[in-house]
This record gives sequence, structure tokens and C-alpha cells, in this order.
Amino acid sequence: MTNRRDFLKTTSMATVAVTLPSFGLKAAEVIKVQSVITQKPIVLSTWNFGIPANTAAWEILKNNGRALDAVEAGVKIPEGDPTERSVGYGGRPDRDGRVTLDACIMDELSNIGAVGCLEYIKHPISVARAVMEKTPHVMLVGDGALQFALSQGFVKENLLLEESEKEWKEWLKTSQYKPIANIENHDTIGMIALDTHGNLSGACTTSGMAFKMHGRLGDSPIIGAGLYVDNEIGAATATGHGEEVIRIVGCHLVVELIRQGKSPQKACEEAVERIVKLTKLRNKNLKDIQVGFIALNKKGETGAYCIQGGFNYAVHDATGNRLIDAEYFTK
Ligand code: SD4
Repeated sequence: MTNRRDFLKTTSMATVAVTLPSFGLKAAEVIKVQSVITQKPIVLSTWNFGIPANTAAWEILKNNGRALDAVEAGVKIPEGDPTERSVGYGGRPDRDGRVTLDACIMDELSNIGAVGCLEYIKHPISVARAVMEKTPHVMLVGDGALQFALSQGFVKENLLLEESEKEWKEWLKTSQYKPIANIENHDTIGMIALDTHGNLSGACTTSGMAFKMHGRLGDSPIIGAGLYVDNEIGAATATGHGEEVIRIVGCHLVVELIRQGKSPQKACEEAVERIVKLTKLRNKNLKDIQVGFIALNKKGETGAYCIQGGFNYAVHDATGNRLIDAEYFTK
């Protein structure tokens, strides 16, 4: 368990730069000792349901558990909550009335697992983890994903609950597919964490855009788009219109920008700006699009940015668990 002393030792964001006196060295040889003190453990996740999800993840992180276990346990909270209508059990269906779930997971060794268009299983993130740990593949979709889940002992159950079914029947009257930014609050849960061992992992899970075409996949199950982790550099995850995130391979881009020396905040901003630029180039209306990124680097520094106001994310470190409104482009 992290005690207060460890916490103080690891959470000061000060960068201590010690320049040793010359000790007979020439100026050019003066050694600069730089000790960057890391903030860990830390976990962040998208939207309001990030608060209870972070709490579950924190239970593992504070006891020196693995970031991978923390992110899986964390995102299972909204997945299992029938009142959360955009993730897991109780999620909104596609236009055929089928609840199809997408999820992916990535650990500190770049092990990856994903499921797409998975039906009848409450915790797609755990199926994604099983794909990662128990198959020679990294992604299973549709019937194959379901078959695999059942073979692993996952239980088949109805995920379409009354509220979502009612909404779908209402939607059928017009059958207009026009996802509105932030209306489906809250959406995908993406979670990234840095554990006390200094390892990063991430998880992302969703029922996708409501009333999507059957078989549609968004960014959330796609490593590099909805989630990316590089244990040397940082981690990022996304929410919003998956088509736009896939277009720029969003989370991989964010992590690569961090690798180039950008802060997590700057990296998220640049990724959003790239989507904005392409939206204009393609003559589409920016007002119709929402995308949000959250990111974390190896030092435990965080960042978040989105296109439209209204996206928030939850951060849990040793000082507590809090919800933060992300900065946005269309100010
Ligand atoms: C998707 N990115 O399926 C997900 C949905 C989402 O806010 O996050 N909506 O495209």
C-alpha cells in the first residue's frame, strides 16, 4: 500500500536539476543530474462514470497491483451498470435492435486483445483480455467472438433492457442516423493507468454509436485508434465519433506526439486539431462532430482535449478522485 511518505516522494512534480561543481571537469563535462519525480499510481477515464470506475481501479493500484488489472476492473463498473446506456449491459442497440459491444485492452508489454460486434456478453473487456491471453490472435468479432466467450465460461444474457428498447422503437419511426455531439452522454469508457511499478495499461469499452448499422465498428475496439499504450512513452484513449478517430489513428498519434516531446495536453490538442483540419478539408460540419482524447505520460502527467465543450473525465491519484471538464476547440 502506498503510504503518505511514498506518496510525497513520488508525487512532487518538481524536477530537481543538480549541477555538480566542476570537480576539475571542463565546463562541457559538467554533469547535470536530473531526477524527474513521477506521479504514480494514477488512473484517468472518460466521462462521469469514470468516477466509480476509477474508484474500482484505485483499489488495485493503491495496493501495488498491476495497471492491467486496474483498468479491467475499472471499466467493468459501467459495463455492468444497466443505467449506463452507452456501455455494456443496458447499452443502446444498433438499428436492428441488437446490442453489439466493442472493447480492447493493452498492457505494458504491448500485449493486445479486442472484440468487435460482440452480442450477449456483459463484460466485453474481459473477453478482450481473454483474446489477448488465451488465443494466438488479437481481435475476434461477431459470432466468433461470442463462440470464444462461451467457450471461456462467459454467460450469454440479454443486454437489451426496456429503456433502450423503447428508445430504439421510437427511433425506428424516423430512422434518421444523426448522432449528436454529447447527446448520448455518457459514451465510451476509456481508461488509462500508471501503476506503482511504473507500468502503463489501458482499456476501452462501448456499445458504440446508438442505432449504427449492424456490423459497424467504431474506434473503441481498434488498437491505435480508441486506445494506445507504449510503456516507454505514455497512453491515450478516445471517445466520440469513432469514424473521425480512426481516420487519424488517434490514440497512436497522441502517444507518438508525446514521444516527440509534447506534453500529454499538447498531444491531445494536436490530435484534435488534425481532426478539425480534415473535417474542413472534407467539407463537413465541425458542429456535428465530437471527439475527446485523454492521455498520460510515464511521469504521470495528464492531458485532455475535445472538439466541443461538454466532455469531462475523471482523474484519481493519491490526492483523490475528481471530475474535470476538458478544454475544447470550438470556444
Ligand atoms: C464509437 N467512440 O463507437 C465510440 C462511441 C463513443 O461518444 O465514444 N461515443 O464510435
